[in-house]
Amino acid sequence: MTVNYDSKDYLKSVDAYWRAANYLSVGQLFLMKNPLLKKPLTAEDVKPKPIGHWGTIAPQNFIYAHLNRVLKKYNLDMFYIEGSGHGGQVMVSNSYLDGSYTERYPEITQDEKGMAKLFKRFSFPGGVASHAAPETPGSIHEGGELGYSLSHGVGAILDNPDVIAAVEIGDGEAETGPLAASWFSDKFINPIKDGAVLPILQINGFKISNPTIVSRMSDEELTEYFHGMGWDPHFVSVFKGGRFDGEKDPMQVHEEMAKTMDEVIEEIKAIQKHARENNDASLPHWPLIIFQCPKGWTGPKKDLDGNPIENSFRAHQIPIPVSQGDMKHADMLTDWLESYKPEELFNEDGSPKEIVTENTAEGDHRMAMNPITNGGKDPKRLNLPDYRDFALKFDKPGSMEAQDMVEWAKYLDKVAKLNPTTFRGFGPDESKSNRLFQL
Ligand SMILES: Cc1ncc(C[n+]2csc(CCOP(=O)(O)OP(=O)(O)O)c2C)c(N)n1
Repeated sequence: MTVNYDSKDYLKSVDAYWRAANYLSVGQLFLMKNPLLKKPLTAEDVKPKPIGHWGTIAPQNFIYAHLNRVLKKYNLDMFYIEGSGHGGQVMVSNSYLDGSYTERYPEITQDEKGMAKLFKRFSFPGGVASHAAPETPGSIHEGGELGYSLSHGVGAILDNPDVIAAVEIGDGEAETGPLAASWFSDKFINPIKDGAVLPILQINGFKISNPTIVSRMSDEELTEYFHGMGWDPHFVSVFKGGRFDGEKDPMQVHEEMAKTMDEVIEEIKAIQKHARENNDASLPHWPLIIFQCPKGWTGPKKDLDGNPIENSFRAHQIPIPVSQGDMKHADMLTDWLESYKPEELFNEDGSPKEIVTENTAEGDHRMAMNPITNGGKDPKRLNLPDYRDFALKFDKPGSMEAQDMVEWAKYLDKVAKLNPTTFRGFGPDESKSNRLFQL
């Protein structure tokens, strides 16, 4: 059966998938039992001390849902990197929905029992990390120390001409030195023999509690800034009027994101086609998505004192205090979880409904199972010369003059010759001034 990925019906499946990922992500923060809320929440159902992040989650799940759509529509070889903050539930929830999490961890079944275990183990003693930890399917980037998402994405696509790294970057993360500098990594991408990165800058306005610099820049300033660094920015906004003012209906944002995702993928393909057919390695302007959204999108709007949570710094970590010892906000948590309409997303036994799984891929095509994220595509050992052949031969100390770097360079020169396509050197400094060249 051919699927029309451009139809409104398909976007309903993208929306259902997104709501399911959000439901699972909130469940992982708070719950240990009763994952489908079949009975009213009691203190026994919730964690003694929920620890984790919320502010970044729903926008990232939205991005992931739309990447799944274009992955299927254009049959892409793509994987995901989550840069911003510490939203570990993103990788867990999305790999759980496409079945890869259960393949890796068979005890975490796609049913009510498995869902309860999935919720309990998140950020819990003896459980899994609150970051995109190495054991999470699809993860090559942990994200706890902000700043390296784009460099990791670029590193992974070098010499992999068919691969796209979709890299989500936080506006807080964008203020770190490493990330700010890594916008220039596009200068190292050869459109003929390397793959592509698709950066998606999530501007939710805040780092932990301070406003971010890029959220203070106008769209025109952002366009000029990124264009100067070799990118072609495409904007998608959740906001109706001015920036950070009034939210659009999510179905409208789905339409806008789907259209933008199509445009950027077609742009990447056109850049590569031109470069490869004309043997033209000149530097293009690669597409970049700028996604403007409220921090804590889809979460609780206000706390019990009327202070805003969504679209404020209060959304960053645990936005409402619900724990075994404090159930005052339990109704707010129930309303929040029920706002995703879990009955439309999960069957009675807890397995995801077809409307949700329609937006997942199969086998190694799934972003979480892309071999590049799980040990590499066709990994090969480096062919290394015997270091003993490079040893300096002398009888007594001081009888010979030599420099360590110069000698090591001879070894590296041999390694490069033996591994012309699988060995690359990267350095923050110049290689020649550090004596890394063959004399
Ligand atoms: C290098 C580094 N500096 C500071 C922090 C502390 N920190 C954790 S989350 C965060 C804010 C991240 O903001 P952003 O990237 O925009 O993520 P989001 O708002 O989506 O959570 C900061 C500063 C960190 N993890 N790493």
